[in-house]
Amino acid sequence: MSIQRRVEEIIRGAGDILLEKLASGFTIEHKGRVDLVTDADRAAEAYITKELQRDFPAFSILGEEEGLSGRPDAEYLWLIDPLDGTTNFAHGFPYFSVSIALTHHREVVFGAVYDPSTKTLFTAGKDQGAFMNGEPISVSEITNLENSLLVTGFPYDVSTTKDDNIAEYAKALKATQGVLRTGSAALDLCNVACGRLDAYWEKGIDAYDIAAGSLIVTEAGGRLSAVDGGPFDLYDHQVLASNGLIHDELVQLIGTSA
Ligand code: LIP
Repeated sequence: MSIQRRVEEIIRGAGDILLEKLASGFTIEHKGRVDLVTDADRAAEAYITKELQRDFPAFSILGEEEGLSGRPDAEYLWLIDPLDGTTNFAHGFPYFSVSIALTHHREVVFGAVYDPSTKTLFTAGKDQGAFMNGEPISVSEITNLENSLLVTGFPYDVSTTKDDNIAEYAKALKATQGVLRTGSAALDLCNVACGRLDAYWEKGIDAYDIAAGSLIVTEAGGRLSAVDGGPFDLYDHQVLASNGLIHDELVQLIGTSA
């Protein structure tokens, strides 16, 4: 069985665990004032890790809740967010996802994001295109901010950090048709990739949140950078993803902290 087919089986299985927990009940712990983790996160990650370790024992794994298992310098590394949108999930709001990415020497070569609530699976392989439920997807053709719909997110330390993204959000809100905040970075990137949204940006984000979605965006014809327009770095805790057509205009608007 191919890596893609096996990951698709595993990510759907993790989604089933989340839905079962949502229906039957779950526990919530606080990693910070508003940084939550549930036993659903942990159960989904334990399942994904067990399945990946059995089928791909030479690959290392970096998961949001359990951290690194395997060699840190492994040629292949899985990046797992078992429940992206934990705050939504904790409140019973059905907008969350499972994200699994495979990197080869730190480059994302395969990504999958699954929305269990709608049973929607986004996938991409390096130089193989991006897909939603097996159908090819591509970014939107919106050419200016005035006609765009954007999405962003805020860091868990938003109540204390000076870099809280609120000034950028306000600027974008006044320059576009709207700026959403959904709570799932992985799905935000997938919605840019399939053309429902025209750009997404966020600071204070982790590699496991955006790894799969970043490849899905580029394979769908989109563009990635740092928020200031500099090179995208998966481990730099920030991303600006767009349809490419409005990228430079958005960097001009929000890319400088002034
Ligand atoms: C979340 C991201 C979201 C961000 C939240 C949090 P988690 O990931 O998907 O975009 O705004 O602060 O980082 O914690 O639910 O996996």
